[in-house]
Amino acid sequence: MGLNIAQKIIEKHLVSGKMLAGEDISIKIDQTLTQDSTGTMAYLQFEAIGIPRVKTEKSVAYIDHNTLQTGFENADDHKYIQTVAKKHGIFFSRPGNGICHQVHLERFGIPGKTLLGSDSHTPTGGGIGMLAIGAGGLDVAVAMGGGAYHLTMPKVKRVNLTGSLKPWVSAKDIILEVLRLMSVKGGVGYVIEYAGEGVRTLSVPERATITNMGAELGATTSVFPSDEITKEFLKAQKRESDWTALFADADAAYDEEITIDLSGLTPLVAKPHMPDNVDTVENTGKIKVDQVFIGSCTNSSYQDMMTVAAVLKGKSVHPDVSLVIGPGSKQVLNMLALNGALADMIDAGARILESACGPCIGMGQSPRTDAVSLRTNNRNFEGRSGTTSAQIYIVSPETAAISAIAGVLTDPRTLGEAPVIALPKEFLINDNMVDAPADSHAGVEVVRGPNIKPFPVNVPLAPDVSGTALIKVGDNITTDHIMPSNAKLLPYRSNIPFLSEFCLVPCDPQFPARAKEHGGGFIIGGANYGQGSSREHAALVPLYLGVKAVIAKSFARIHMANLINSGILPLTFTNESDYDAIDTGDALALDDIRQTIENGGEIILSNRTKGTSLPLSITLSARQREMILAGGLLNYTKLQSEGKE
Ligand code: MIC
Ligand code: SF4
Repeated sequence: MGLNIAQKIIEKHLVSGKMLAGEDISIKIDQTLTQDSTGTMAYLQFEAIGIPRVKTEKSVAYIDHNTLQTGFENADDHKYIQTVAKKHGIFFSRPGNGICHQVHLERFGIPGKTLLGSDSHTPTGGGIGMLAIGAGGLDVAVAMGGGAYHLTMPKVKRVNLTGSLKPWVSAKDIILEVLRLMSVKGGVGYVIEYAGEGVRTLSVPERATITNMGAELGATTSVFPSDEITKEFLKAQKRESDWTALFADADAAYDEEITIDLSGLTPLVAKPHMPDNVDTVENTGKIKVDQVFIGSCTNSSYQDMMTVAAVLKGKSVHPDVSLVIGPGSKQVLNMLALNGALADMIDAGARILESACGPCIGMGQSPRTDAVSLRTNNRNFEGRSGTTSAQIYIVSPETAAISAIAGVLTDPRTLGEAPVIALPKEFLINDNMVDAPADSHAGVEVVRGPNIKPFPVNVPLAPDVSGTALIKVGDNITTDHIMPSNAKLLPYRSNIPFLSEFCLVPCDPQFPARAKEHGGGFIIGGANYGQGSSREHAALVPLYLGVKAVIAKSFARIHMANLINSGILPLTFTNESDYDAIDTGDALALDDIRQTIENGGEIILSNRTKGTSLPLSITLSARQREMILAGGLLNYTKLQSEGKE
């Protein structure tokens, strides 16, 4: 039996375990990336591990999230990351050079290699044929130190693309269709592998839009083949020597398969407040629009921006609309500036932002109260824009640009002939905003600002665990709920005590105070708890507040790993209906939990308030069990290294 692409890359990188879906495996990581909002923590953890130089083929630290300097905090974090990178062998992409995923695709991604990134949209690299996985900062720190990355061997779902897109329909509409078909939980445990004749009709940036937003499916990652189109892209980036061909074997097996006829797709929209709440633009109707944001790691490539410029050329943005555009990288912005497309955007009335995440993560441009905002980014979770009452619709760059002119949500097919933008034969190459590391770590001073506070480390699991049910939340709670991010909070990513005041506040403003009053306790969650961002702050902050366990119907992959890395028990209801048997404020106990985790056996939760007992489950690999017993990955790593001495 032949292998699919995911299996081929995993086989080449396998360190331990068997390539059978559901088994615990570990793989060698060739490249890592961090961004600043998760990076500060990742490098503090890397320093705590104590390895002088990274052992990867290439590690890059990007500054793209916290680029608003409203105080000293962000600038201090940037200096810390710049100096720690220089010391330990990491390339440093300076603020202004662009969004990590866009720049990595352009300048560093290599087909067939593994990439681990402390950002959930790391799968963007799948567009160039990498196995690119998002993870918590601590996992990335371990990988930088040469440690393997542990994961559950995924199943592989083949998405067979047939036909080709009609004018005005674009890659964003393809991934919105996949989300419509599969939902935000549908990818959990899977790699999504794209195949079929339709693949050949898509450029690398278009493929990257699709793999990027595969994160919203909950998938481990998404991947495209590496073919002649990949080669052309790398050639245009003057990196042809990085190309290798990568295809699934003709007789490769897949766990599941779906087919999408590209020629049958029409412009789509994800309505508030979930990326899988998908409908056609046509059905959704001509909603009045207040703001349009075109950018983010999903849709900020040269091709996207040129398409937008062509739509805007010679027109004016509707007077009731604020149009903001953030080109994805310095390369893109510079090329637009040189060829006049930037002038077309400015002339039409667009507000140009620096190449960074910006509005996507609520770093500025929060819409007005109750506003309708059309955005080309990947997440429309409630409040993520910085305005809780805003209604965020996710659309393609084409739909966004045309709607900005019309002032209402508009199907781009009504505009006449669509612009056809080919990829340039040569991109503008100038890596002068990427700093190479020092040759040796000796003598490089790491600069730490006063905002950098120590991070919490757990203690070994106690024999019995008890506490109060501090909060009970519903399904699909995101890490944006657990640890919100916006212009006010992002500067404090290296200050866990400060962030703890905002934990789960979108669900219940009293949560932090209640957690403190009770000295910690339990969180009760619904299905897919912790979807979205990879931020491990969504585990570190509850840890700081004394949370011992999260009991949910099910968990999202990265968040569950982050909970285990922090030594917090991720427990699931054996019978989902038992979710109804716990209320906020109930006194809960897990007697003999340490022994049960050590030896196996049924976990029983006593609800002392109600006088009931509920069976719970936990899915842990052997290594994760040791981590939970030790009180998290750092303690576990220390125990391991003591054992070796
Ligand atoms: C996001 O899109 O939510 C972020 C901000 O990029 C996060 C990382 C973070 O919270 O810092 C992600 O996707 O992992
Ligand atoms: Fe940045 Fe938004 Fe992409 Fe996250 S999703 S990396 S915040 S642009």
